[in-house]
Amino acid sequence: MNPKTTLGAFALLTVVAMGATAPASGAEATSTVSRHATARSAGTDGSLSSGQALLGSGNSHFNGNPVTIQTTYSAGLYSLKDPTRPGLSCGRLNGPVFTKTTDTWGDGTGTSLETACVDVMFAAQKHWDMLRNWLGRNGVDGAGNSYPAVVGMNDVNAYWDGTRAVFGHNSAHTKQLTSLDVVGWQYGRAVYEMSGSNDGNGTEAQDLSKSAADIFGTLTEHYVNHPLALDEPDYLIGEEVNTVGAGPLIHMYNPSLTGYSNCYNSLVPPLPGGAQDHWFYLLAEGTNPPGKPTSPVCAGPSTLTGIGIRKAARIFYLGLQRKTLGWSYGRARVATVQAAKNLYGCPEMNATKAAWTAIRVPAQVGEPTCSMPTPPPSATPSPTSPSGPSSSLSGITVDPPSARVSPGGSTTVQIKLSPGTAQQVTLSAGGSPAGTTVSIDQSTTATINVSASTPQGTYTITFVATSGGSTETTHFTLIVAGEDRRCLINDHPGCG
Ligand SMILES: [Ca+2]
Ligand SMILES: [Ca+2]
Repeated sequence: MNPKTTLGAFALLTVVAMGATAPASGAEATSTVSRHATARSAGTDGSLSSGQALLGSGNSHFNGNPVTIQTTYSAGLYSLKDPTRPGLSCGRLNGPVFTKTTDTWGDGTGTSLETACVDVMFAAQKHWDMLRNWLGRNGVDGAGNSYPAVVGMNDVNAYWDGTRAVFGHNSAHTKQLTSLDVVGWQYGRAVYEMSGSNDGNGTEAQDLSKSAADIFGTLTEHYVNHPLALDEPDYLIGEEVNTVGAGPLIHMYNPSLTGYSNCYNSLVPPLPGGAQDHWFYLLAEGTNPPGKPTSPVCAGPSTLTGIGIRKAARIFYLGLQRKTLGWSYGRARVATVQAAKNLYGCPEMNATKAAWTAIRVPAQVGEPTCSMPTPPPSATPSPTSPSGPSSSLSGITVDPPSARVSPGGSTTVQIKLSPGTAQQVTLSAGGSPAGTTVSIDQSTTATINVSASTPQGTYTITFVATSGGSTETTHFTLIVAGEDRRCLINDHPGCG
């Protein structure tokens, strides 16, 4: 990472645009967990070896009875540690992993925390298997590791905190928030974080991360494929836990049913979340799938035909591996369209485009087509990686064009110069509100730090590029606002 210069309300930095590249931050996690257990059955005399992998019997609340979960035997005790998915375990919040003298767990009730861990272990193991068998990913971190879970948080909430999944209860105190989609949501948030590079945490990136977690939760449910009598696969999130007594938190086929956005709005999302959920449903199922809910469109043709959830999942996932700083709906469109072309071909690529268009994310510069070979890099220039020298400055943009930041928070945006810009350029930023600073680094990344004293409101920050006698400007919308309402039920505690 290049050193940053922190500047005040009017920031100045001279950069040389030629060859500038985005910083390579947030690369795939490479943490390793050394715990190992041998996967073999008990000896012929029935004896057990320490660290031995076992198949325990669980009495679950959400997944039927009995369920099989992988457990570990060590030093005379069975424990809820997964021997084949390193890092995965389950215990009480601020307590040890559950252990006992028999390998039978839970009582099936919604208030038993041991039962909650049965559901967590079952769901997290299926989520891992889904990642492997459907998406080709090796573990939650992509390097063969998972992470611990804890239950019993005394709050109507569940979240991923960067190192573990934490689960509370519903508002009625009748169930723990440990259904397949809620568990898949938390570990899906981890997969999102450990895919591609750092997203920059802008408004659109935050929105895309939550809907990505919705998608991973839903994929977990579809992978398990329970019958109707249990937690059958659907495109609802939280329908089994009834978090706040109002049914599902989101209907992916029509997010507006619970107040989320069906359509992309590039400047100010009326409410966070929803549009990418809707995109995924339209891609997987279309507008009128037999036996499933209809889904409206926001733009373009009124009828779409789905390509199936597994193809949609692979396209979504491969696109996610191309996540970059300043992750946005436009970038997600380009990445998934390219993924669809690489994985399947023109019909799936066109279906991917149609689903984005249907949620009002229009065609992007540089996205592939099927009428000609994929353009070489020189035909899809990156504004910060110009293809050759030029004597003029013809444009500046910022990506994303807007971001929502809580007081005390920060965000980053990428400043893009027109293709071909090669001469020395001076970048500056002005118009930031009191208490907010903008710094611009050598890779044309602007970091906007909003202090706790900055009043909530919407502000316009102007970025200026000057070179020789030429000056270009562009505007960025900064929304200083409080918490995202989805933080109430399933998000990182730091989000609100
Ligand atoms: Ca369900
Ligand atoms: Ca569900």
